[in-house]
Amino acid sequence: MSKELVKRSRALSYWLRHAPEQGGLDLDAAGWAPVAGVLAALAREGLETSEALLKAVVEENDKRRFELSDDGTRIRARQGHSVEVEGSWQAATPPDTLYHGTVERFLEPIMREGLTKRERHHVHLSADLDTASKVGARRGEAVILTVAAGQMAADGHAFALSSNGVWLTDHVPPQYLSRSPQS
Ligand code: HQG
Repeated sequence: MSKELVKRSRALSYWLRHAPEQGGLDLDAAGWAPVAGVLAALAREGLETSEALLKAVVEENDKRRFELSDDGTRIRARQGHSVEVEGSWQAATPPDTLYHGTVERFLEPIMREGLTKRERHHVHLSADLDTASKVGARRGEAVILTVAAGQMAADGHAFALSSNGVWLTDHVPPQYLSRSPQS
């Protein structure tokens, strides 16, 4: 492997096996991360990488450490994880109300199409206003949305609780959302 490939391979091993949060990545239960997120993480490290170069990192890797999904949108380490990739979250029944912190500029699309996963594997919700407020404040002045999670669950939407207390679901349709008076 060339030096350029080795550098990228080392960064990928670290994020995909050991510390996804260090690369701003969220691995799913089978260890997959979005390619777009990985390319962004590499760029943040000063390792600008095209999709073609990433493919070379995967294909020319001396130990075939990584694999790309068939559609090329996800990447994972084949083995060697220290993070729990299986079962780091569990199905759970949510409280009646959960919260999502966001910013004003996203409200129009959110109220039209609901909360969507974007680059992540789930929509992230929190059980308390304070956390939602901090999550929203990463992008500007926080706007907090109240999610009728109990009603969603009653209507058949699945929820999971991560080992670090984040509530996860696939999509929150707009009818379950309202702007919290606290924001
Ligand atoms: C918004 C951090 C337009 C959504 C935090 C959010 C959290 C839409 C952004 C965790 C939309 C996605 C997650 C729609 C959602 N149209 N915008 N239809 N639906 N959005 O970062 O919830 O550091 O993927 O409101 O602590 O902000 O990663 O999600 O503003 O727990 O461990 O699109 O990230 O944790 O942003 O944050 P994100 P999030 P970690």
